[in-house]
Amino acid sequence: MGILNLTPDSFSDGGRYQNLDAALDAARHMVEQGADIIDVGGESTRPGAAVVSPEQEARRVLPFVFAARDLGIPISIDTRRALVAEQAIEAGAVIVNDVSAGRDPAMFDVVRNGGAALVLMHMRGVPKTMQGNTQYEDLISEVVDHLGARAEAAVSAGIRKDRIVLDPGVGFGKSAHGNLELMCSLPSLVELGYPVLVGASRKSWLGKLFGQAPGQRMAGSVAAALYALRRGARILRVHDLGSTRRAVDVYWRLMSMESKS
Ligand code: HH2
Repeated sequence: MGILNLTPDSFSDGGRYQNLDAALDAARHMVEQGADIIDVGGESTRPGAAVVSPEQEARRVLPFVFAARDLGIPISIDTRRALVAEQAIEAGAVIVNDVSAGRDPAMFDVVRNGGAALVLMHMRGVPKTMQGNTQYEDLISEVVDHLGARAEAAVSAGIRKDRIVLDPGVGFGKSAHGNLELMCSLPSLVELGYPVLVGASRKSWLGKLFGQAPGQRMAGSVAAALYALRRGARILRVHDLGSTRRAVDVYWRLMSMESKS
């Protein structure tokens, strides 16, 4: 899953795409490099990010979603707002990536009515303040129990079980140590029976380990991606498409060789 942020303030690619053509070119490039999905967002959810109105968020992403129908791969809309999700589905998005796991009371209805797939991510609190308290009594149980309950709520609202993906929310209200713990414990989440998505790409805990700025975190991000696969993740949300895709291809080749030997 390639990341395309149409925001002025995203931590890694904010402000990069000044117009629709630039965004489409970037998306085409991601497809050439091996993306299977493009995840487009119009609101930064980095720690401390400012809130944008749903109308402003929709204005940022809808022209892209509509034009991206021609790319030939599924478009995912990264939003917490049912209004934005609804309009994006009408414009052609087939996945709703909701970092709040359906806190907007209308979200599940919108996803069900639009026949979209749904990513449910764990985040305690809201982006503006979530790094203020990263202490948990038991982080892994909290994440697994919360996502299990949100998935059940989505199914009760009429969303098909096979359309739901779970995401532990790496970097969302967790300490650097907590993120490492989450990555190691992915199998507990996989056990719930839904595909698992991991978004570790260029995040600050990778930088904290070795003191690197976002642009210098590619190697660490690729390592984290492969490790996530090894622990059962099936969708990787990444900035560095080409490098991650090549690493993943080699990884799967080796894994299939290993299983035959
Ligand atoms: N991370 C970000 C945004 N959306 N969605 C899922 N499912 N999982 C994630 O880990 C995730 C996400 C934050 O990263 P990014 O989009 O690169 O930055 P920003 O929020 O600043 O736009």
